[in-house]
Amino acid sequence: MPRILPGETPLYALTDSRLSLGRSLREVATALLEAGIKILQYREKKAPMARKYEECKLLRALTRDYDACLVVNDHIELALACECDGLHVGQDDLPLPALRRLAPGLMIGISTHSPAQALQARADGADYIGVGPIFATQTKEDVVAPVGFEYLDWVAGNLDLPFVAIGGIKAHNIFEVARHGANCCALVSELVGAPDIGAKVAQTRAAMAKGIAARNA
Ligand code: TZP
Ligand code: MG
Repeated sequence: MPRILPGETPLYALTDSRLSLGRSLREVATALLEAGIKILQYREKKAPMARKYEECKLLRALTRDYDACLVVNDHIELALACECDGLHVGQDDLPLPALRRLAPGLMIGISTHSPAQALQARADGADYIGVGPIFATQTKEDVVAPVGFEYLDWVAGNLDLPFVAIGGIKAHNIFEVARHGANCCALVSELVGAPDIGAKVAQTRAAMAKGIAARNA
């Protein structure tokens, strides 16, 4: 099973059926994987656990076919039951050392919003961190205020840990996010909500590459 970290691939896609223009999870995930997405996170906040289990199994089969990494949001039991590669948690979930004891083989990422949280995640042995929300977003309920580029700049300059920038990232602003140090960006609405997912992934990937090149120039 591939364990692909943010930074080893530039784009990280998350599912959200409410934003998928009525298309099935299979259709949306297949389009993302066909377009070359290598980290896919299953994130369906409102679904009952039985539906999450069936959907996660479906994504496990699809991601295997495409040699892509499958991460589950929030639920360690779902990640284990569906033989996923990773788990992504927030600041209010079980602490990392406890998760690690329960699932030593999982890649574990945690959302962070400040240098203190990033340093704690590193000390706790996170495999990667989420950095955001960079911009305002409607996709996540109870989301904290945007951290802007200041926190991103700090992570890029001070932390030796893979990270993924998230929150309000779109094809039109991903250049700046990359220029500020992100080697991987996570997107929800911009990708699953695109009428042509393949074209949107290609456009986003190209803008990301330009931002990285501009940073390194
Ligand atoms: N965590 C921080 S912001 C966010 C999550 C899951 C949602 C990002 O969604 P979008 O549509 O890419 O702004
Ligand atoms: Mg969570």
